[in-house]
Amino acid sequence: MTLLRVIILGLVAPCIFVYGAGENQSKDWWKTASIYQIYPRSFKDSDGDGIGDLKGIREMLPYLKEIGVDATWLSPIFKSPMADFGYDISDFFDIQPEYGTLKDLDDLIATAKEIGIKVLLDLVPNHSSDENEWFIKSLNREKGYEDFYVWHPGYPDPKNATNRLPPSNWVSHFRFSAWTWREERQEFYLHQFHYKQPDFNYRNPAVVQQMKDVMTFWLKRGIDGFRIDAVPNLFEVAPDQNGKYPDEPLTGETNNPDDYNYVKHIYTVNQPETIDMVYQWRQVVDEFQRENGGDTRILLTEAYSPLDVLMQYYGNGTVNGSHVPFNFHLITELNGTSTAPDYENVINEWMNAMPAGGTANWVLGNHDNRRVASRYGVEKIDLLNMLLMILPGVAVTYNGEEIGMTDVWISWKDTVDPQACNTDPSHYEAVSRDVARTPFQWSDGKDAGFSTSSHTWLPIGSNYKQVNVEGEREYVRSYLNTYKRAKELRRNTKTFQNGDFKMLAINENVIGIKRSLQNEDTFVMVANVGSKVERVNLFALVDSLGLMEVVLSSGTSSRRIGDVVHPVEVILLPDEALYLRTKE
Ligand SMILES: *[C@@H]1O[C@H](CO)[C@@H](O)[C@H](O)[C@H]1NC(C)=O
Ligand SMILES: *[C@@H]1O[C@H](CO)[C@@H](O)[C@H](O)[C@H]1NC(C)=O
Ligand SMILES: *[C@@H]1O[C@H](CO)[C@@H](O)[C@H](O)[C@H]1NC(C)=O
Ligand SMILES: *[C@@H]1O[C@H](CO)[C@@H](O)[C@H](O)[C@H]1NC(C)=O
Ligand SMILES: *[C@@H]1O[C@H](CO)[C@@H](O)[C@H](O)[C@H]1NC(C)=O
Ligand SMILES: CC(=O)N[C@H]1CO[C@H](CO)[C@@H](O)[C@@H]1O
Ligand SMILES: [Ca+2]
Ligand SMILES: [Ca+2]
Repeated sequence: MTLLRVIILGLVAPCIFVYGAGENQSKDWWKTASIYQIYPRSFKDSDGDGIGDLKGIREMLPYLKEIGVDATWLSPIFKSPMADFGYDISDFFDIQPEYGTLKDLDDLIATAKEIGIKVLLDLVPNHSSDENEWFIKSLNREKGYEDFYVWHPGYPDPKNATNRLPPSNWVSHFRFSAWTWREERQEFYLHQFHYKQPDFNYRNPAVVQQMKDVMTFWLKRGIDGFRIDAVPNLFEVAPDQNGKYPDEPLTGETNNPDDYNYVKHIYTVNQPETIDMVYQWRQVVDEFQRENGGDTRILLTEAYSPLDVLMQYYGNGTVNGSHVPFNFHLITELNGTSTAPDYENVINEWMNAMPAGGTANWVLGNHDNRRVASRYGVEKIDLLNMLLMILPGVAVTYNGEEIGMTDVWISWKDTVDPQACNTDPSHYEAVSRDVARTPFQWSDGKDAGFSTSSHTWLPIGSNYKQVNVEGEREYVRSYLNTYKRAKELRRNTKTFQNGDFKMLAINENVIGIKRSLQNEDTFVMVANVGSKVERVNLFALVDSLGLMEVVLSSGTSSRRIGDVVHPVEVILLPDEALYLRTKE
């Protein structure tokens, strides 16, 4: 602290603390956790086949420790024919051989425990693979499995006697009818995603029980919880008393009945029963903990749903639900052109909507969306990582965002994402998720240090010589070091952990966030999300006239750690972000 700062602070009238008291007891581990999503296929290849694997992840766990991750969730590693890269599971109780074995997972969990990182697995309950034995049994109407999936005979085609028409006009996420005919059973089955991903029939109690057994199986192997995929698609409306499924109304947006946006998904998404299923899954993890002790096992749920539906996932006042109903608003509501008031609205909207006692969470990126650098612009990478780390609650980072990886252009020939392959060379780029799934960039060596193969499953990003872990470790103001420093503050200061939170737009282009806690330093983040130089005062945010010390600055800033600024006038370059420390 500078002498000048001490003197000025001495002149300031004491502040009255209206909140914060009693807030500093340590919280349950997950409530301030930084969770890191690993895409196993692209993280680290240990055996040179060009595909990432569990041994590779285990080898790199020290890196997770280095960047201050508390827990990692692995995208699906279960046995799968890989029609949708592991989101089509053929055996819920085994590991996909190209990723490794159950033993490899056990080893990974053991090493993670030793160094203090929690491991979460991705549960994909909405469907299985059509190669799953449960589906084969259902197809053959084996006893106990007849209604494991959603079957319907459809209707005769008045124009063609050898054809059958599907039960309804529902369209799959991957285009085309959500119903596929099977000769063997002379019926259609429902698939909200790929035709190789038949939907489970959650109206069958045996299915519900089966999925709980899957959860218990993995909890017993020592994992710390689940990320649960595609929750809104669990239930479809029940058929009426004549066994008929209703057509969904047309959107009018397109005339193409094969397009997912052809119909409004009022009967296939966000059915009320899904909320209760999440509450039941919460009971499974809570009960497991009661019986086995140890730290809290948690549920993260994936749903792109309206805010009021998301809030119900937390619980309903009587029953607890998801610990972390993913908040995707930093992905879906904000981008490189958003103004400071947009940030204020989007962030405060979640804070204000949460039920009492709820823990906020913020997802900055994932495997289904373009990278931060591509959504917001490379010049905002530090700004967003700093924002993520100062927000209260759980922070979720997708692997590679901490080093500023960018989308990688993939040719039609190299495209593997089924959502893209179902289109054509002139349309795939708009929907392909391959761009954000390319191999992790560890170094400037062969295959960016990801593999030793001459052919990696997706091409390596062309910027890997500049953007990689090894290089960024050496450069003080790299994305990686900014991320690490922000995470360190988050982990090691009581104010970041437990402090009160205030966010506002200081003007059209500058956002301000304050975290404060009684008897502790106050931290302020100011950031210019616009494209011209801004001159602001911070009085809307801080009461003190004391100088403020820069504790972190984005790579776009000319300020250094230890510099001081005066709250009366702060000049910010475009995309500049600062963490400032002060006493109030
Ligand atoms: C809060 O932290 C302060 C200083 O670390 C400590 O003296 C005080 O007892 C704590 N209060 C509570 C409620 O934990
Ligand atoms: C009638 O339907 C069958 C089965 O879907 C199809 O193979 C055949 O081509 C159709 N015939 C005509 C004339 O469309
Ligand atoms: C909360 O959810 C449970 C389980 O779904 C349900 O039985 C109960 O009626 C709900 N309570 C309220 C207040 O909605
Ligand atoms: C819900 O969770 C809170 C915090 O973990 C706990 O105190 C409470 O007892 C839980 N409620 C139920 C109904 O399990
Ligand atoms: C970017 O976000 C703003 C709101 O934050 C929105 O108005 C605008 O349409 C978005 N632009 C794109 C290209 O999504
Ligand atoms: C919301 C969503 O689409 N979630 C997942 C559900 O399953 C499909 C198909 O397996 C995945 O691709 C999605 O990520
Ligand atoms: Ca491999
Ligand atoms: Ca379903």
